[in-house]
Amino acid sequence: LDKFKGIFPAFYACYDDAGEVSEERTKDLCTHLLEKGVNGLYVGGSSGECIYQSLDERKATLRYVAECLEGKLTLIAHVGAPSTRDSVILAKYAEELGYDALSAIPPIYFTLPERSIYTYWSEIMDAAELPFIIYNIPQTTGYSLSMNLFKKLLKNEKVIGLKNSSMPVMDIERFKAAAGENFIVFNGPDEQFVSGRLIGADSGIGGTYAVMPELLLAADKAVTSGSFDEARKIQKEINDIIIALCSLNGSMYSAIKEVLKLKGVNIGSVRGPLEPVSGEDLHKIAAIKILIDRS
Ligand code: NAY
Repeated sequence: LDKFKGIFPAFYACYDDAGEVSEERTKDLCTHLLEKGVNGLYVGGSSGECIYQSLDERKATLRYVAECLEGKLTLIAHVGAPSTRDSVILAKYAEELGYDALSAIPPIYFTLPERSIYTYWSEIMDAAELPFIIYNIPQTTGYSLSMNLFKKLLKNEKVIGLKNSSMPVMDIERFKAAAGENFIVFNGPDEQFVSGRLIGADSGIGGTYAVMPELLLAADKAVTSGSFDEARKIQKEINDIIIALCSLNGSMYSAIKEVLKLKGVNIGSVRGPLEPVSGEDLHKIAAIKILIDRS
């Protein structure tokens, strides 16, 4: 399980200037993150704008990332999609491409009983011989993973981890305690990375990591080495940056992409209904980049 330890940026959707998925820009972002020394990538999740992309676009992104990085970084494919059918297609494809693990949110849109959620995740697991990481993100899916369903899922030996994005940090401690040591819990909320690690998360997956990987890597190291004052100081810097990224008139991902452009990594903008940063607020991007560079 060691290959699932550390800092895993949630990979962004990379578009050309016309808003189409771009092979070149996807590979540029891969190379950039490889050079930064991250431990792996979480591809095709919320940060990958998965719900705004077609099946073919999602497959293309999975392929470009694997072609660029297979063997160099641990790759987790998020394959959650509105239908089980599409999720299974993505799961099989990720396995063909050599991904290290699969992950999926619970079913979205309809409020389904836990029985259906269990069946959905189980059918994805049955589709491939890959380890599986449950994704609990109640803020966006409306479903909060229950301890009952979690324990039932743990009986499947493919379940090796959980990406937990619910806000109570205590949930991480409870899930880790229920699963035992031989299981990876990923911290979800970047704003609570240090507290999540201290209470039991082994690793982190996050939507803001790729714009400031140095800070997350440093925070992780500080926790591991027991330098808690240092860890707390870095978390404050991370949170100042997240708040700045969320304070503009466009979506957080658009702000992140504008900062990345200033860093020399152009991955285009966001797809509607996510809004691009515009007008006066575009001028604030340079200040956010300075905040990141200074930290
Ligand atoms: C993914 O699925 O791509 C992610 O990892 C996104 C996780 C993010 N959570 C939400 C609710 O969007 O990383 C967080 C989030 O971007 C961060 O905490 C900033 O708020």
